[in-house]
Amino acid sequence: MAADIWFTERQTSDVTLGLRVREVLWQEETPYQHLMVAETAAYGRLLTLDGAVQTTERDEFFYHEMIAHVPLTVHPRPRRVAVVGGGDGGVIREILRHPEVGVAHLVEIDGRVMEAGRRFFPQLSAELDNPRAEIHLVDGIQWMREQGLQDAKLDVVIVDSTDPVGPATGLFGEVFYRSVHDALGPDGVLVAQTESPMLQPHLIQQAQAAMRAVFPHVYLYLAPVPTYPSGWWSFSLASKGPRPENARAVRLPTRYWTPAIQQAAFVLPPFLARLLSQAGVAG
Ligand code: AG3
Repeated sequence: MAADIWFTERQTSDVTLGLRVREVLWQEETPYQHLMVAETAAYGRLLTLDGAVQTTERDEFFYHEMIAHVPLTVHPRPRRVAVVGGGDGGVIREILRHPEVGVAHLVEIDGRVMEAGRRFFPQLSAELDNPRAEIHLVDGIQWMREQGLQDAKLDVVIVDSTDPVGPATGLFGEVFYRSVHDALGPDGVLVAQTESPMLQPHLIQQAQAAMRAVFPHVYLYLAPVPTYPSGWWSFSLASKGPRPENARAVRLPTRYWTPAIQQAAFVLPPFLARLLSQAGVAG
């Protein structure tokens, strides 16, 4: 009888997610975090960092399509894009489906995440060698600060970070959002993953308030991500001008995202709208 091995993410002190593992394919202690790749029975290959699910082969498309296509269609003409985090390559793959994008920077602090992507997740990392992708294995906070001093401004910044613990904490704060603001051109749009509305509502309030201190327009949108805590995820979008209601209805070969799903994703249930107004941020 095959041994019954389970991966368990302790999502909060009171909630776990369990996935049956057929085989652990790779584990290492990188300079920044513990990285594991496993073959799971239900979701195909799984990538975890410090015990937290980052992506699985079977449900990655919900997250990668929704974090990429929303800001890229809200911006009127995105040519220069940057991803902070996202070493697996999933966001870069989606960005490069937009023909008007000339360069997509990938700014990943941990080169080992990219190596794991290339080796174990060919469908995610497929575009990392695309000549329009520029890879920078450096600290995103510092990289973004330097971008603010450059003349060539970015159009869209996407923060595909881990949870706000350890090195990623700074990616959820006002100081970082200010350097994103300074690195963006006049129509600039920022999107960051902001965790689960069910399990981390305070984190959403904090991130939204920090964005609001820097950007004139801030929105929240939602999507399912089955293997993330509570299965329901939030993204915060901050803009210097462009508004989600005027997003371009482009056609893309996607599996979850469509222009109609995008419009619906900004419609907030009353309890979340209330949560945002309590934090002094409009819903
Ligand atoms: N980045 C967001 C992962 C957050 C998941 N949190 C958790 N499981 N506790 C994903 C990177 C994919 N490119």
